[in-house]
Amino acid sequence: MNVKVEKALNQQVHAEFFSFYLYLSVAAYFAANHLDGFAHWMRVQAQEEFNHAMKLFDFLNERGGTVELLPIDAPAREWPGPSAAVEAVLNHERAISGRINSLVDLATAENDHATTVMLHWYVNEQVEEEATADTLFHQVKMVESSPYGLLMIDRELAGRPAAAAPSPAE
Ligand code: OFO
Repeated sequence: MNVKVEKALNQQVHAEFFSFYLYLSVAAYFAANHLDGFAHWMRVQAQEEFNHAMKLFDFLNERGGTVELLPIDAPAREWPGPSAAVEAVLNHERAISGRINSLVDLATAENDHATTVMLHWYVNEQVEEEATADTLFHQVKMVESSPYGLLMIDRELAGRPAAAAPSPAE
């Protein structure tokens, strides 16, 4: 497998595992603040991030690349309030989109068509993830001064279904 692409995909595996850690940390923050619906939603998203990492892990193996797992930094643990915690994941999703776009640029420049096509899944996924985080951030911001509003959102977020189990790269 192309060495530059292999290295960049391993860095993305690392970024996805950091996403997993960040959402888990936000889940812990909400659980500690008795917003269990928010905590549940973030925990389900953490599972999705684990799946994103594993999809790249499987692709690297499938293409004859070497998986190199890198150390994961500790994420933040505290935020000034619910909207700040959601804003942290929104900003993170925006940064991830930038990384995915750079990966597509690299794979295209290296004529690695298989990787380019595989990455289209991530391009689409980021459109959805940014939009979801953006909506949640604005809704939380709207009601933040009202405990009733926050509890309404909390109840809604509690209904998020579990993430599907990781599947090999499609
Ligand atoms: Fe949230 O999409 Fe992966 O990182």
